[in-house]
Amino acid sequence: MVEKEAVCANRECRIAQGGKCIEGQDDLAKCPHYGRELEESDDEQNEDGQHAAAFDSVQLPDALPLESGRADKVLSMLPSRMIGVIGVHDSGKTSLIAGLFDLLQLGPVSGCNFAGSSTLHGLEIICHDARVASERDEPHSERTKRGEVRFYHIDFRRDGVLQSLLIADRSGEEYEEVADLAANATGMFELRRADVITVLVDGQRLVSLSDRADVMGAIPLIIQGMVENGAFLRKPNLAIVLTKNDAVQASPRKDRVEQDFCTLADGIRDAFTDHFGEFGSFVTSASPKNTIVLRGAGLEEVLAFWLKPSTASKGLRLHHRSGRVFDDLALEETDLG
Ligand SMILES: Nc1nc2c(ncn2[C@@H]2O[C@H](COP(=O)(O)OP(=O)(O)OP(=O)(O)O)[C@@H](O)[C@H]2O)c(=O)[nH]1
Ligand SMILES: [Mg+2]
Repeated sequence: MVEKEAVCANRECRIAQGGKCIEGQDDLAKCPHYGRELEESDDEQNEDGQHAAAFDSVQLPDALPLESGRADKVLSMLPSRMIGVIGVHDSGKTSLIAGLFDLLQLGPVSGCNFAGSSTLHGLEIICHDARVASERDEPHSERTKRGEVRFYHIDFRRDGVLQSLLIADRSGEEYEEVADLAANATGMFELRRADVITVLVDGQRLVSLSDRADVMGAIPLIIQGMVENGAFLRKPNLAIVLTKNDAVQASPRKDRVEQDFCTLADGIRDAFTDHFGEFGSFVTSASPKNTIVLRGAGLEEVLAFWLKPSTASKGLRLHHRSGRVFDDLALEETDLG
């Protein structure tokens, strides 16, 4: 007689290997599992053939910085302001965004309370990098990778009214390339859609005798390339921001550097006055490496300028044409007097 193979529905039971019933039954007929095939009901096999517990789950968004399509959705949900932050590599673009988010965690900034963000995880990551950088002798924060622009999103409540801010962050190297070839600005949607363009001037490099001339020369060339490319047809407001003021204040050349910044800001305002709405210049220290200046100094004023309503022309939204959400924004030149 051929002996029948012992089967048991209990995965843990070793009776088939000649062991005992795991339920401790001497009379196997009384065991509820013995004689039944293994069931897959509670567990499911994943792609690797391993057993994974099945459970009802809710898919949470990753809360990382947004690509342009998702940024466009945020813009359509609440009254919103889009901010383009322009500067060469290491000028402090990402640190400025991180510094503002850090400041908001301490309380209202410029009358604005933090009211939410769909990019919270991304903001936390850059804040962590900036805090670590602040505590080092040698400043270092993660460089923004080349590639498409990413947007950080912050909702504010001011006087009971909700408003969204979308701040664009891109690798500084890409902005530098506009100085060589205006066409490099073609794909920079954040410039075309921006309500405020924020140009950063690296205070630390302005202090350095070897870098000063390069800083003074490069920024107007980048703006010129963008203007030639038709990037500012909506006449956004323009903020010119000195970053790393802690390095400037610590320098014996401090007075000269402050004068250089004023000369640069005035020069940009005069040269490009037809292409922008309102001008403002600001002095900031988003992530200081000394105690001469407070962390986040000057950012409150920058935020107030960012949120100030523009008086200049805005684009008309036309029918969707190319599949790129930002391409859909047709631009209308108006005589603003
Ligand atoms: N001393 C000083 N250093 C700062 C300040 N803000 C930023 N930095 C440092 O400047 C360096 C560059 O800052 P980032 O914010 O990464 O510059 P970025 O413009 O985003 O650079 P890319 O992503 O490469 O284009 C980092 O090492 C920062 O720690 C500041 O207020 N003071
Ligand atoms: Mg960066």
